[in-house]
Amino acid sequence: MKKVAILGSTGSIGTQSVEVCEKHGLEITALAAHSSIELLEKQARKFKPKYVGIYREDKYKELKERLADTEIKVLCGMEGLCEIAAMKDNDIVLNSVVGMVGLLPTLTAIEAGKDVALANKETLVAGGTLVTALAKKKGVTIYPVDSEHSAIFQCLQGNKREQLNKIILTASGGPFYGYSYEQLKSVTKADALKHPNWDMGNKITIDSATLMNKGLEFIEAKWLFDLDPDQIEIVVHRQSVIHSAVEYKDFAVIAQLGVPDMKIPIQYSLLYPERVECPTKPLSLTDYGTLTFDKPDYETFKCLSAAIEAISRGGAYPCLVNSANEEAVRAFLNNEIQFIKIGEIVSSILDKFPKTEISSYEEVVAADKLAREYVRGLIK
Ligand code: MN3
Repeated sequence: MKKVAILGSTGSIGTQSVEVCEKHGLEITALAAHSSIELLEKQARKFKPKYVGIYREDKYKELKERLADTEIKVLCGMEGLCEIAAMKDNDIVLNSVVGMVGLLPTLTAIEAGKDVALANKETLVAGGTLVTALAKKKGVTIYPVDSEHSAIFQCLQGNKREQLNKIILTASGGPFYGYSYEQLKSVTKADALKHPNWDMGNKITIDSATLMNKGLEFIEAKWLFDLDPDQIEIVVHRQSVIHSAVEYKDFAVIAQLGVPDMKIPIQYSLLYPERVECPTKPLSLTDYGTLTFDKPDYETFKCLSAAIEAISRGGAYPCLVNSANEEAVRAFLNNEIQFIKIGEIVSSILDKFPKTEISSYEEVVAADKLAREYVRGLIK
């Protein structure tokens, strides 16, 4: 049985990953969270990992005190996350940290020769070149946890990669599907935090409402499956039953279907290539009756077109749009800007900076800083 370290264990993907490990008897060697010490303590007492990590350094002392009666070693900050990612006790690191923060732990895990179950899409968006090159060099596998990428990964099994034409990345369309630009101007935070099919954390729920999530997934797919941008077609599929599909040279299209429950892709990433019972519902196609497909509205949902433009231009642009989005979403959740502003801000950064290349982690950090300062300047 594989030994698993879970980064971001108190979030939506993290808690479901813990559940999957428990169900299948996978040993959890380490757990790390951003700031939710109460839940982290609970998880630590239940699963008794060797290490727990807390990203927010101001929470370290309290967590250490709470776990003082245990053998568990408490680590903190980015350093703590990276120490956990590289621990020799792990076979695989499940990274479900939110945002760019996940990049260094991913790189550290790969450098240490660990396989990575990747739920942190920003890792590949901001540092795709670095992550894929290092994974190749170290001979490690990145198992996608994102439902669409897991679907594509599953559709690629048993077929020849070079016989692939393209992938079809499905999108739910989010809560504002069919809205005009005018209508988007008056949506509220509560509206944006309601997703029709998936129950997720706040950042990704807003990203789903702006369609930035699909833009990030477009970039993620490019890196995971070594595709050109024109080999990726986005199709709006409201029911989230077909999680994505691939088309081969003979125009045969293979899709992966299932109920919208992240435990299926999480389990596949941790137990690959095994398929065993999952703690979810089976899919009943007749309950759905109709599946629909539509083209996305690239003009209204500016984040989506900006992300595609960014990866088509290459260099630091994907990192810039990602960091601009992280800052804009943070500002929106803090009631500092309106929903419609997120798309305007993210697309405006494309024309703000000339193209630079990314060849080191430091260059990613520099681009990230540039983007965040730019967005903060706009909001003030
Ligand atoms: Mn997804």
